[in-house]
Amino acid sequence: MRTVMLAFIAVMLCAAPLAAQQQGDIGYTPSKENLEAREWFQDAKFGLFVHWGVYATIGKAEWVMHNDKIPIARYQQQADRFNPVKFDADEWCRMVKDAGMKYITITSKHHDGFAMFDSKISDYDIVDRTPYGKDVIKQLADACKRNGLKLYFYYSQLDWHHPDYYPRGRTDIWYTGRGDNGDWYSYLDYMDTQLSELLTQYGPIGGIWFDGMWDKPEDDWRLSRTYRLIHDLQPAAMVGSNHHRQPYPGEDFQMFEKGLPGKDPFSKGGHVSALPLETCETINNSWGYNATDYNYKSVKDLIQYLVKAAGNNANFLLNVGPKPDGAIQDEFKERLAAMGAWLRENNESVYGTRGGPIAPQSWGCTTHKDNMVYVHVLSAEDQAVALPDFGKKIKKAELLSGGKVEYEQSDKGTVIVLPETGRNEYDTVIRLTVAD
Ligand code: H79
Repeated sequence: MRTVMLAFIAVMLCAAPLAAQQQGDIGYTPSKENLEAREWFQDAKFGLFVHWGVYATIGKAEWVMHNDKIPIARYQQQADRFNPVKFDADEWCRMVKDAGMKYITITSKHHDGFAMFDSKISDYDIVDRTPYGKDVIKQLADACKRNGLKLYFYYSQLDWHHPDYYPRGRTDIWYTGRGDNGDWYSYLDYMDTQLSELLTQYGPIGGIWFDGMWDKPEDDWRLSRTYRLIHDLQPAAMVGSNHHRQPYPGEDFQMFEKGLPGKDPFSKGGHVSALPLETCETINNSWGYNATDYNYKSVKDLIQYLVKAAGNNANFLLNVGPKPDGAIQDEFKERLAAMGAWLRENNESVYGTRGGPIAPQSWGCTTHKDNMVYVHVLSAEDQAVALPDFGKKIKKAELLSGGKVEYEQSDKGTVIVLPETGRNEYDTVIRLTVAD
């Protein structure tokens, strides 16, 4: 009896990780187009995250339905007030390009379940339920094409509206007014249909940015089936999921929320994979529009975030939450414009680079491309910085903004003396030309 019990406990202990491992498609081999898309993505380095939905009308960010326990019947009334007449997709694209960003990732459906695109399987969407009545995703997709930007779709697997999102997860949505039942696999079918819509109605897209699986990570999400559907419809489209776990097979990039890879508050230290990496962050403390969040990060903080992401071999996805009328607030626009101005001066030390060759240091970090190493000195007080040996002979050191830089290289490493003049208030970039 005891042996049976022990065996039973052993099986129970193994069951959860096993189920999790089986979420992915073991046989996944990325296509040539997909591998090329991954390279493009890593070269691009900087994108705009957009959290926009019915919640903007309340002005308390995208979790308001949950935080304020708003029943579905009440929440849907907000859709009657969603009329973003100031939305101008080309203006958004101009702002994005001017900021030096190369792609946009927008919420096609957040946890509230409301689709910002013209969904055929549901009328819980912007076209059917708002006075605005137009598909903002379509407008943005067309504008991105005109402006040479890639468009990625955020899609929440967690859904506080759909009756078949059952059993519920950690965000137990008892207050919505839905019944205590539901057919989980019907919900997954619904999700797959909406994903098919996103992959067939808007031309070639950059990829799908999943979120919300963390709500009940041990459930059967049929990931392999969903990921295969996406890869079959658009082989170049990249799949990523913000589940805060080691990537599952079928995923093409790995993202981190509110922190550099492995240093974020969610993934508990480990799990930085060899896939292309991305970290996302807010400009104030909110993803969706929050009318009373004035806690804006400085231009310096944001530029240094981008540089540190690059030094950690990751992209930076920086968020705005547009207002319900479709305008983007000046505090966001000003910061994005300042980042763009800095990037125009320092572009070669960011775009097309990869992190390293030297691991991030207390004073800053390094990026590299071909036979160039870019040393990003972020701490203004340093007079000199020490680089550990990285196995290459330095042939030349200069400020990216122009001017020679003194250095001394030995077999233990290199000391770089920072010039008095020509330093940058955000990041002094020194370009090293190294021998092959
Ligand atoms: O879309 C943005 C946020 O709305 C979403 N992801 C970004 C990109 C997000 N969802 N949750 N969070 C951010 C914070 C997560 C909180 C959690 Fe928990 C802690 C999830 C699991 C543990 C709170 C407590 C929710 C469930 C239990």
